[in-house]
Amino acid sequence: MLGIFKSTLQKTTQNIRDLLPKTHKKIDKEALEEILIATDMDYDLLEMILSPLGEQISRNELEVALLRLFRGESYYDSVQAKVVEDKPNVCLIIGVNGAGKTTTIAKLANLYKKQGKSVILGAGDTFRAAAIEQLKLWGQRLNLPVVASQIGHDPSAVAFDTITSAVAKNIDVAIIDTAGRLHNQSNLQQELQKITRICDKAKAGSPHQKILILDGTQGTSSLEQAKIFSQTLGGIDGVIVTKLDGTSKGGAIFSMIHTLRVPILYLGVGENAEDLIAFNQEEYIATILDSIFEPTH
Ligand SMILES: Nc1nc2c(ncn2[C@@H]2O[C@H](COP(=O)(O)OP(=O)(O)OP(=O)(O)O)[C@@H](O)[C@H]2O)c(=O)[nH]1
Ligand SMILES: [Mg+2]
Repeated sequence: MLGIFKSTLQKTTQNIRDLLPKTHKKIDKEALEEILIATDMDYDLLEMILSPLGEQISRNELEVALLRLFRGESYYDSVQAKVVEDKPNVCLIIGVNGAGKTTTIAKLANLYKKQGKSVILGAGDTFRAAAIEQLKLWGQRLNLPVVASQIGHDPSAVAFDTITSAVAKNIDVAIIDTAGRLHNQSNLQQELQKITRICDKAKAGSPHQKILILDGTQGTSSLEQAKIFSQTLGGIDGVIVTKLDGTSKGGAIFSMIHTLRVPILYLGVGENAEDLIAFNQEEYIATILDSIFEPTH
């Protein structure tokens, strides 16, 4: 399992090794600051984590401080994934264009399928014809039903039809795509709000999971848009970070957790339906620490 995290974060750990060619028992606070900033960890967060620590920092001290960020001990609230018992479980996938929404939908659908669950997809990005075609193609490849309408049609209607179809056919999971860009920001916000209202009409309490897709190659710069999406939707339930395989900005995940206080559910690690791994905070932290510190055993 650690193997997958190691290969996913390879560019990030290589970046650390370029700055710090050999591993240490303890490391100077300043040097540590420099290498963590190079992984795109946010400066204010870094200050908060490092300020209670001494000038020489050990692996154990840093590990405890980073784990605390995820687990919510003392100065942080706990961040835990929501458990959904409803059927269908309705997932609304949101994020800016190009973040990897449609590809991640295919990956999630594939994962649910492997768990023996039935899945239906909704082509709620009616802004671009190619987006509808892309989702239909994934539906064909994965042998899954796709609810779609014409370009320019109301995406809320697609969401409604996807959910009612899932209810009628007793399907376990409905995953709905959305547009990442409209004519302007306020249009997009209004549209997303309308989609969530209509989901609730189709099935009370849905969408159960509003999942934000963030492009890992953008690092912390994706956080501003993330905050806007979160405000628009009255909160999000989870984040999936894509394209981490291609970036040295792996430290941005700490900043995402810190700023958004929502769980990182999965990491996208490639362009195929299988390229999705469950996020594991211990393994993630251990992989980063292994590139800084001497092994403890
Ligand atoms: N390397 C890598 N590429 C990815 C990953 N996820 C998505 N991509 C690629 O990123 C590009 C954009 O992905 P899409 O899924 O189309 O993104 P989108 O958010 O649906 O984009 P719009 O529909 O334009 O809003 C595609 O070329 C994907 O193959 C990932 O985890 N790793
Ligand atoms: Mg798309």
